[in-house]
Amino acid sequence: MQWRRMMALVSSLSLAVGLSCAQSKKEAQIVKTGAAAGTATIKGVVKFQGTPLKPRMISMKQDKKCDALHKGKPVPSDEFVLNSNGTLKWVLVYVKNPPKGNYKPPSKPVVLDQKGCHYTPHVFGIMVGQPLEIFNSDGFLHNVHFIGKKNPQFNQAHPTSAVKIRKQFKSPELPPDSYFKCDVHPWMKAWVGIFDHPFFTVSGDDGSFTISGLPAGTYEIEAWHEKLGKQTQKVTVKAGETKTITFTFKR
Ligand SMILES: [Cu+2]
Repeated sequence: MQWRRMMALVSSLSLAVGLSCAQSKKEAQIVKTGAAAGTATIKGVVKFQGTPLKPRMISMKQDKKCDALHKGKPVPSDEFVLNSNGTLKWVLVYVKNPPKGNYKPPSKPVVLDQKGCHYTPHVFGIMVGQPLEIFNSDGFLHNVHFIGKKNPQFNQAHPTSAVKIRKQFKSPELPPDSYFKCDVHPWMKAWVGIFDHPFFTVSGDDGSFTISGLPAGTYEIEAWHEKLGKQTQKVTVKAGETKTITFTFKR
């Protein structure tokens, strides 16, 4: 009996060692390639129900150059964009409990442009260590002012399109803590989600989102909208599986 119990203990120990080896091999692979290791996908749409927010109209009279770009007409803010199919644009969607791994950031930069006295894109995600290139397509004075709680602020005049500002972030953090403003044009704002993993995206003109490359597991998917707050859903996916979910923001 004693002997049998000991054998059982030994075999369960070796199983545990074997498993942890497999686990660290998998993680080592992630470090090496920088790519997500999994084959599961979570996709869906962000719907809106209720009374849409009235678009806030921005007058750019304060800066003649901006105003001229819009022929003197007020411009709708990006803070609530309802797509023609009843879905929401500019919703940051991400995995709240990402699979453990030391994910290498892509070398391809994320581009943030200042165009028509707007930041574009209005909401974006970036990985820690991934290059951010800030353009000034307008070619006249803007001021790139990043505010964060976990990453240091930066505040840089950007007077010409000839110069690209290059930045990187060191710590993950989420809006509303992390954003860009322009001290020359108080209406300019862009929200940034900074992640230490690649499982994030932003809903576009059709309100859809796709997060792929996930290993099998149960994930909390969070959707954040600057005016409507955030929602979380739990989703379980198997290897190779695609699951479709719907977020519905109401007001
Ligand atoms: Cu500006």
